[in-house]
Amino acid sequence: QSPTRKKILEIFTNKQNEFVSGEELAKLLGCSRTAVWKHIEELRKEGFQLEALRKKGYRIIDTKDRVSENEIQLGLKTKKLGCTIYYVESIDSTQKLAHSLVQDGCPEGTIVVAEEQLNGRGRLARTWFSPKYSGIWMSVILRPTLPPKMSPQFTLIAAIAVVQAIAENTTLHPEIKWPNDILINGKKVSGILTELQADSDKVHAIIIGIGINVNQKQFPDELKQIATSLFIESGKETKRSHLIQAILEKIETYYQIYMEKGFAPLKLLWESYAVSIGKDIIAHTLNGDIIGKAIGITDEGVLKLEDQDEKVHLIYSADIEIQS
Ligand code: BTX
Repeated sequence: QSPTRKKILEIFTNKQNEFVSGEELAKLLGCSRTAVWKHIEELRKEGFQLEALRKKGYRIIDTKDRVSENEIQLGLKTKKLGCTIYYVESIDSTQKLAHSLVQDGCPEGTIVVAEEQLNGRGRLARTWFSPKYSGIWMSVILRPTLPPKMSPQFTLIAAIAVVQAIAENTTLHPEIKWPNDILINGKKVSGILTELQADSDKVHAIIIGIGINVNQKQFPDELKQIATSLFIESGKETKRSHLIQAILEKIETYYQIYMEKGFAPLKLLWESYAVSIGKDIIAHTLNGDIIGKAIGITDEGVLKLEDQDEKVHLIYSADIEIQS
């Protein structure tokens, strides 16, 4: 994105619904009126609806619900996250593109967003249903200097950000099911997949994949019982780009806290949104099932499960079934 273009969007954001004259725009941008007009035409082509009135100038009246680079950057208040955006209409998986961008040396804070994924992925090679124009299918690339064993905590940080962003943009109050599901009324509205590129002792990049069902009106039969969307739960459409902005802003804030103070200050916040804590659960792990009460998470974000002999098991990875 050119600096001029970014500046134009900033000017319109600051003016909110007011008109900005061509002359003023030219002055603020330090370019000719013809150049201003060309930028305006390009924004129009991308779907921005710009009203132009003689003597008054231009204003953005509305934007189509797309999650393009411009839509996300218009009004985004982050320092790093989302400064570089790869936006695609259709892709196999945003995670896959993010992995190749990491190998090409992309900067921290780069994000990949798609309108649709044809082969969206969940954990353990499961698929993630990602239909066009209705959800958020996004990968966020971070490059912390950390040992790889800390990476699961990023799932928890992202979950806090998603829950808060949904609560701010809707009337809903989602809950977190450890480790990576966000639920509303017991159904999955969002899933997070954290992957990494690392040596044995050092992370090169953490790629946080976030899927959110936003405006879907229905689900295929195989997902009906377990999945929901913000629209189904609230009866209202939510603007996806605003939700993305809120998520990026919150991840940035919590990421900074995490790098300065570790996970401990975020633990209480995470637990306050967690649905499984204090409940009897079955943890389906790769080494079999463990039954007990979820009593909390450690400062590292590992689930603590107390069995009936009061033995505490540390669960690093599992699917959780809540019994009561
Ligand atoms: P998970 O393994 O915890 O959940 C996957 C399971 O969730 C599936 O097996 C299916 O039962 C159910 N499921 C599939 N699609 C949906 C859906 N849209 N809503 C609710 N439930 C569903 C969760 O994995 C992690 C998902 C991360 C998705 C993001 S999207 C952006 C990024 N790119 C990518 O390919 N994956 C991530």
